Amino acid sequence: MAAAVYLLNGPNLNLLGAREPEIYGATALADIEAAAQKTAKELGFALEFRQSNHEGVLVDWVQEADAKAEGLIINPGGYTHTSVALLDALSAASLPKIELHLSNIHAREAFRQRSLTAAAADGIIMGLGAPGYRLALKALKSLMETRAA
Ligand code: CA2
Repeated sequence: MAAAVYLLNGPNLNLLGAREPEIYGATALADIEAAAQKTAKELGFALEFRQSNHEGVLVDWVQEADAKAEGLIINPGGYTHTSVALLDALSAASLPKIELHLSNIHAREAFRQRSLTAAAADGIIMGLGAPGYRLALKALKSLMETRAA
């Protein structure tokens, strides 16, 4: 049976492709999801791909992922830099977790260079644009295999 995996996207990622392509690329989130679903199928994952602009909804989904899934990838968007609630939810979740960013947050404004949520991640992928989503799924597969061994 396919392993359930959640890929959560935080605030404003629904705007991808339409604005600021010089920072985040020209690929829309729907296209990123289509590519991610294709990769997930190849890897034997049943992928739950979601986006919300609301912190509490993301917290609920992290808890849901921990109850129902075998792995989690999250691009927390702007909440990366502010959300203790999301950090707490991720810390409480025992499943393998990867934090993902389109941009290299360390090469950006000072306020983006600190990730509150990263402390709860097993690994971080950043700065590789939309292809980073595919790489994150592959990395999650490897993480899940290592945990299972
Ligand atoms: O690089 C990333 O993936 C980020 O998580 C993206 C967030 C940003 O707040 C983080 O610092 C880094 C922003 C999400 C997308 O925001 C857009 C805003 C306007 C147009 C398109 C996207």
